[in-house]
Amino acid sequence: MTTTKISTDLIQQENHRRQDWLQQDYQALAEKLQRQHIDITTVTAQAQTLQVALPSWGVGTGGTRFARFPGIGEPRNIFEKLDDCSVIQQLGRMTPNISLHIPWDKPDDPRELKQYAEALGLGFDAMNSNTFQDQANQDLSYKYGSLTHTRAEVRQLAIAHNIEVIELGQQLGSKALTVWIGDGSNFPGQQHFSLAFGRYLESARQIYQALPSDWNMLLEHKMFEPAFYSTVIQDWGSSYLAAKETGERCLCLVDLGHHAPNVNIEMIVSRLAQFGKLGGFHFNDSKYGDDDLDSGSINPYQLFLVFNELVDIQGNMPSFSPFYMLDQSHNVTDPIESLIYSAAEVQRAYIKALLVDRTALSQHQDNNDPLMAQATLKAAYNLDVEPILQMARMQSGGAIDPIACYRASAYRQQCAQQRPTDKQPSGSGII
Ligand code: RM4
Ligand code: MN
Ligand code: MN
Repeated sequence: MTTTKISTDLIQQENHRRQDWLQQDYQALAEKLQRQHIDITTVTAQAQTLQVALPSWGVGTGGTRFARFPGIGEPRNIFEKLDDCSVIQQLGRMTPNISLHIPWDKPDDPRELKQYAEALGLGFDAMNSNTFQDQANQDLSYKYGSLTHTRAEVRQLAIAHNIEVIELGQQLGSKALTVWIGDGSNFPGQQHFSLAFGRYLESARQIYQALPSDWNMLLEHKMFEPAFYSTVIQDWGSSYLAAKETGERCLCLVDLGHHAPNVNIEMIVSRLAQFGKLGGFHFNDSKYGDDDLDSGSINPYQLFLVFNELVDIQGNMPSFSPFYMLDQSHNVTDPIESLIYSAAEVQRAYIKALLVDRTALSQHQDNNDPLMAQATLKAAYNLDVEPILQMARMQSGGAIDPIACYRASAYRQQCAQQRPTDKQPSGSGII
């Protein structure tokens, strides 16, 4: 029996109020799609298979380097974070797995954590290592790099940390390690580019040697920050080279926020997949840099175009199943609401991509008809697929309107009582 934080009666009541309208909307959309020979129940079933992992750190309020403004009833430890994640899953039904950041959410007893998660119906997705900041009581510093540091003993410390994260993940049932490092330089001349990259390759190889045979190692590139002049794994090209050098099960992870503005991310997706190196995604949205805004809040069309590629790839390679995670910082919203909403935005992009008429698209491409090619994509993108999302959620036991249901549950207000807020002004920083 799964422990539930939101009353199932409440979800039923809330759904009951909305069910008739949903049936009408769903029926109308079904008829519309039927004209294109698309069966809505098939699409709904496909939508139900999409899962995206929750970042353990995402359920706390985030901040910037200037300040963090905590919300009420914030989770104070990994167990409370899992409680919040279970609410997101219970209402949204797309997020049964959690991605842990170590040591931010390092459990004292992994077995206890696993059991706690299982009781809530949750499991664990990719593990994230952290060598972009020094840990408490750490003798050596990552100030000048971790896996690429000039000194071997610092690199060894970072390698050992990654191996420890793998071992922890094994106990939790995870199947992947995501490695993102902040290594790079702030001044021209500060770092020898090829030597630093060479050191990265050597360190990555050592971590890979400790990788269980059914695991993937995911390399995440990011253009800048915290290094502002050069970053060792700054782009998909460097990531691809590193993954290829490291080993077959070492793949590239694309974080949507980690590119220069206007970069054609969907084409990066296609390139990496074509050469068998696309392993995962961190979803978020951005206006300026790595803003970590909510998925689909700024550029939902880009999210759709990314899924358009993913559906195309999946069509040619049914076994293709990358690791999906939301990687967002919720600075001004209730993180639970943002994560429910964002997961649905990812699902919406996926559903729309499923509705693209691929036969017509490929004909327009062959006939060099750019207008009709883009119109074919737009025809799917412009459809209102909300009834499919709602039906998928309801049929999976979730809420037709998960935000309204969450608010009606007063979960956050209960948390505010059970988790008193620290009245100290909080420091800045990511969470
Ligand atoms: C980085 C990167 C990593 C995330 C950290 C917190 O920019 O996106 O995936 O773990 O932020
Ligand atoms: Mn990320
Ligand atoms: Mn990021």
